Amino acid sequence: MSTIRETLRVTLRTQVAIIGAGPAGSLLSHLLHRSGIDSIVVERSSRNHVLDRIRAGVLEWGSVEVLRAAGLDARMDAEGHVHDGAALVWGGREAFFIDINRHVGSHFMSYGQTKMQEDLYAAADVRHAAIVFEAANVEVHDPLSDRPSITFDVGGIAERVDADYVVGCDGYHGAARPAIPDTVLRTFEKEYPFGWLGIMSETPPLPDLVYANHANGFALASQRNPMLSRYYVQCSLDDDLADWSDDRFWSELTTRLGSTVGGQVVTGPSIEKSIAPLRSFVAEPMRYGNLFLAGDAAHIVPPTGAKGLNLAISDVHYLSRALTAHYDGGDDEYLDRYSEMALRRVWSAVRFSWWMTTLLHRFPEQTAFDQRAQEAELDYLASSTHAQAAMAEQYAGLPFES
Ligand code: RFL
Ligand code: PHB
Repeated sequence: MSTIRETLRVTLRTQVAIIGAGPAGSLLSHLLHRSGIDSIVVERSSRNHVLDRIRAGVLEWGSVEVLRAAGLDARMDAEGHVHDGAALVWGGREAFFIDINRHVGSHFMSYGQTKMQEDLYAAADVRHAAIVFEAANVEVHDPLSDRPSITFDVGGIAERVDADYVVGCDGYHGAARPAIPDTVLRTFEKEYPFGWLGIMSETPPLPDLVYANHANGFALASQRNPMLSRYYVQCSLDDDLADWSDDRFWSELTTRLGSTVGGQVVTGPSIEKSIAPLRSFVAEPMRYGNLFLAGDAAHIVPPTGAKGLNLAISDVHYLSRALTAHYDGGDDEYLDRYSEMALRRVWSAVRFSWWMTTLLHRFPEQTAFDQRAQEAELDYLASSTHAQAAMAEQYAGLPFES
């Protein structure tokens, strides 16, 4: 049976087979194309489904520069909003601004992942990129050989892609990471006992991003454009969306942001509402033979530090540079160092995201002592330029290794 099925397979050949057409996979194929390297991207969902997912909103400056160098700057620079820093509120005080520009001479940009994904698909259309959507049953074969391949079914047809390399950009639940044997893969995981309830509303956002620590729980004011706001409140993992009317959301958000900041929030009907769990996860190594992992396929961070999308971009920056060096002149040093180099950056972002999450959220077993200890750390942050600089440096994102 399997022999007949094999003979019926349509077999394609490429240099790099990429699983997943989210930000990591579609940016990798874009960067490889610019280096003259051929790839085929295989995506489980439909194009519209990928474009409809509302996710990240903050780009580190290093990410902005990667996208600019890749020619993906036109709409991002026209519509993205550049920030010099972000604010924190706690304990009924006025908001405190962490001035990233002053401390580390850097900025970040509010630009929705949805828009970045649209830009990537528009660029893929222009170059007639090979992206196969709605591919089912993706499997990785022979990752240790010099002819790894992937198989999948699309529109009832069984297909196979033979490649020099396979890259898993297929997120936390993808097919690539399970192709690495348990004897090789080490995973590190932390689950947080709460989630984020996020809403989008067609109202003018606050000028700055504001992160709040409040006895009722964390809250965040963010934005997408001058008439689109993104807000989050910490919620219980058992909460149902039906429990959260818009009125309850706005009341909880404005309470947690405190009277001054909360009083500036313009409310309106929500146009999207969803609950996301928070998790830290790292898989090591990020390479197994000729199979590489990039983005959420290898690591997850809680969104508090705004690092997930930025790590996907930095992994892909390192990996595209490594593959370019390989195909240009047979230099494999970057390929050989990819996993350790990417993981250094990953662990630094994992630690920072865990720290911000721990500092700003209310944990179920939290006592009055713990609340005061959080507030004391926030007071220290407000009084120490060294502490602010350390936070600013990590929020802005560490430089890429050369
Ligand atoms: P993605 O975006 O999950 O894309 C993976 C793609 O692979 C496909 N796929 C498969 N394809 C073929 N076969 C299979 N077996 C497959 N399994 C999966 C999927 O359909 C999908 O299209 O991973 P990628 O590309 O690594 O990108 C990662 C980012 O999407 C993610 O880290 C960020 O969205 C995280 N994140 C944030 N990151 C930031 O840097 N800044 C932020 O402000 C920020 N805010 C957030 C966030 C994530 C959030 N949620 C919902 C988890 C806010 C939230 C609420
Ligand atoms: C967002 O705008 O969605 C956002 C911003 C900052 C974060 C997380 C999410 O830390």
